[in-house]
Amino acid sequence: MKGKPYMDSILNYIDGEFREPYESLYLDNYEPATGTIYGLIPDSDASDVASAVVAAKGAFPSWSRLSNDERCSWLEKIADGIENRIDEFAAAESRDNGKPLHLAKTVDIPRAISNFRFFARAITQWSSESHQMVDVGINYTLRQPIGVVGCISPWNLPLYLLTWKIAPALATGNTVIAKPSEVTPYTAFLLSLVCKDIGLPNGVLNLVHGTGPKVGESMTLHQEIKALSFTGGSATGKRIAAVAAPMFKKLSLELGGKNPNIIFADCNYEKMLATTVRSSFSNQGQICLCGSRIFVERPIYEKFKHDFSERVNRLAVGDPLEASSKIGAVVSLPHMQKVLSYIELAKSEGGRVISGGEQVKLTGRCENGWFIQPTVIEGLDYSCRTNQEEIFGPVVTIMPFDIEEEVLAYANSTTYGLAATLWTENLSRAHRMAEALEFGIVWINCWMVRDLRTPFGGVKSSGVGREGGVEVLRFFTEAKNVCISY
Ligand code: TXE
Repeated sequence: MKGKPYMDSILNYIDGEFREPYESLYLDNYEPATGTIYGLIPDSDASDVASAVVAAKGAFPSWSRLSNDERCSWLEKIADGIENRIDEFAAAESRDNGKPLHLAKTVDIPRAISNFRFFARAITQWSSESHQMVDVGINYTLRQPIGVVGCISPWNLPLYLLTWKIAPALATGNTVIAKPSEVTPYTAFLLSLVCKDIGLPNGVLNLVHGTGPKVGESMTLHQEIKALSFTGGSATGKRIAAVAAPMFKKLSLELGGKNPNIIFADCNYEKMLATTVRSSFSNQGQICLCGSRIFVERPIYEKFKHDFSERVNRLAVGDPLEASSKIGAVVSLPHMQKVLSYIELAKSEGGRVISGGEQVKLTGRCENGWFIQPTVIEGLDYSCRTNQEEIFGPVVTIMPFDIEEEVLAYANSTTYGLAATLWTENLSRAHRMAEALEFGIVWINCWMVRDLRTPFGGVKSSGVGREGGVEVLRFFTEAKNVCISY
């Protein structure tokens, strides 16, 4: 669609300039809470990616030669810039994604700020190794930036996940081409305004907006983009890996999940119950870390079912701008239809809806928005499609179990392996289960507790590689071994 003036249309940020897409084509940008178009985003293509690569290549020599302290101060300036505009960023994130404003303001944007601050400081402590061979010589490891790298992010935690890639990539001296999801691009655009305001050197960070097949795939295919950090669906990860493999491109893939939440009868019940409501429905269940399969030890199953569904029924589904809203809009009309179709599938597989299950029709400004009740379903087999496939919405299943071996088999039965949650006060069982669960992350008596120093990522079809901590700094650098003989 040719560009037409909307109040909130956005542009690409390439070589420090705000640019129209090469073909002057635009995509509609929707507000999930109202179901209306509120702006346009560039429908960029390979030509826009190519000009971003030229800019990033041009900026690389000087950016990579800055000291770690100098890059640290640039990242701190970006963090300050976001912090100074936190209300604007939070409002934009909520409008773009449909999540409650208070969630954007207390989680998404603060975590984006801390991403920049964490890696700004981490890089000043960045060290590498040396190994002495007595009477022979010494080996030292040079960790050098890769060059121009690509960062591609999804729509569920838009700025949080994009900055989780951009920050370490820049900290280690790379220059970046970033592509946010075309579904939720606005906070990435605000980030480019901050970079412009602080005078970040041109070409260090470039934001190219558009679709996966046109922009994302062009980034994967571009020879000069030496590494790609991707977060998104497992199917997309497969496509990227297939395209990138013959190019020997360095890849980090953070993909989907179908996470178990295992609750033993000896758990701290009240803490478990409150946390399980959050881990089931935060961000409308659109967090790859949400626990969508809840397994409850039989002695407390009926009590849990009653108490949990009572709390779920009290979760207010409403306008994301209302402080009382706990459940906002799901991110798009197609996604709402996908989630509702899974509720119908669950019923066809023998499931009983014990809470929710319906689309919510609000009144007022949100009357055409995309809202779904938080939904709890029981009575399904662990191996049915509803319990094996990622729904990525406000839908959880619950089922009882009797012994550890049984629930381990249920939990490990999917092709995914991202994050498991476990509730028990039995220390030996906690360690035993943590070892046996086939997941990249295991939370015990908590959920979504994140220490950025730790590796983050999944196994099986939840991904390859790790975000966070030293691991991601290593991803964005090449390790060269230099050996000098005495
Ligand atoms: O993913 P998509 P979505 C997963 C989550 C769910 C999905 C939701 O479980 O499955 O992501 O995000 C771009 N080449 N995680 O629907 O469609 C696309 O434009 C290159 C897991 O957005 O895969 C967007 O910018 N790029 C995660 C991005 O990829 C392509 C946390 C993601 O789009 C492309 C969050 C292509 N061929 C969500 N096709 C975790 N594990 O941490 C699309 N894109």
